[in-house]
Amino acid sequence: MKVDLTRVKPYGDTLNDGAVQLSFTLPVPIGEGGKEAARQLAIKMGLENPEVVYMADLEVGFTFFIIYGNLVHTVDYTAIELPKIKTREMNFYEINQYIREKIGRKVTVVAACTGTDAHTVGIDAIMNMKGYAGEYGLERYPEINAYNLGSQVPNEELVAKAIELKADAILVSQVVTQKNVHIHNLTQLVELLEAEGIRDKVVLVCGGPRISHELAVELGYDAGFGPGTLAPDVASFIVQEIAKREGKE
Ligand code: B12
Repeated sequence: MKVDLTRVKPYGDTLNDGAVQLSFTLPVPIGEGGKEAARQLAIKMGLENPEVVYMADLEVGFTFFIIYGNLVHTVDYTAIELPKIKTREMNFYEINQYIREKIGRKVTVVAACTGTDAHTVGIDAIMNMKGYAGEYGLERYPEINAYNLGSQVPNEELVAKAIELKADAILVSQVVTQKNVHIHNLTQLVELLEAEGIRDKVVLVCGGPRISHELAVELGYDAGFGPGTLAPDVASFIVQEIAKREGKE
């Protein structure tokens, strides 16, 4: 079976049937009128033969819908170009050795989940001594001084700590993205670092379930990491970036 990568679309039973499942909530009461509104919206989104297979009353005039349908649109997969993190992947041992040999001093990393965001699990996965998914966190790396400030940390506090510790790298986690709060928080941090005159002196990295490298670069970060990131992915980037900046590659 030959897949045409210039015209890719979802499939369910047979290739290119466009089969998708879609769910959303409408601010209308449950009933035939709401069902028809959901169907018409699905057509406007590009679904052929949309079928409302489930609806649930969320009360106070809101209804949740699940729709099956066949998407008419395709994308050209071969034309997609995304900025990529260009670093050699190293493991725990290789990273510590790289720091000893190339950088010649301990690397200081300060991390936090900022703003009102209380989700600690993501940044802990990267930082915690115990590690995550079989990989030690940065606190375990003998050549890294790792400081995890926790969650709900104001950007001002993070910047002050980074200055106090003379941080080589700052790691920021943003999990909540409602009303684009992550964009505001991440942008404010860059502005504060620029105002303090230290933006270029630190390797600035952000991460979270809805963070991509592309978004991070757009916001003025050196790198962005999304779902499934492990500590060595980030550490590899940080140490190679430091070595590059210090001309020690
Ligand atoms: C656990 C959880 C909570 C716990 C958090 C406990 C804690 N100590 O962290 C509690 C119950 C407190 C909570 C509260 C809320 N939550 Co909550 N929560 C979750 C849940 C179920 C899991 C998140 C998690 O732990 N993931 C596991 C970690 C390992 O994954 P991760 O965060 O993606 O991290 C990885 C990568 O993204 C990356 N990464 C993350 N950060 C960083 C940083 C750097 C520097 C790097 C390199 C990498 C990196 O590496 C990590 C490891 O691979 C998610 C739903 C879900 N299934 O994801 C909702 C979810 C994140 N929560 C959500 C919401 C809305 C809330 C509340 C606002 C709910 C409410 N109305 O009160 C509050 C917010 C409180 C606040 N002020 O922030 C929404 C967010 C929606 C959005 N996009 O904005 C989600 C998606 C649920 C949903 N579907 O609605 N939540």
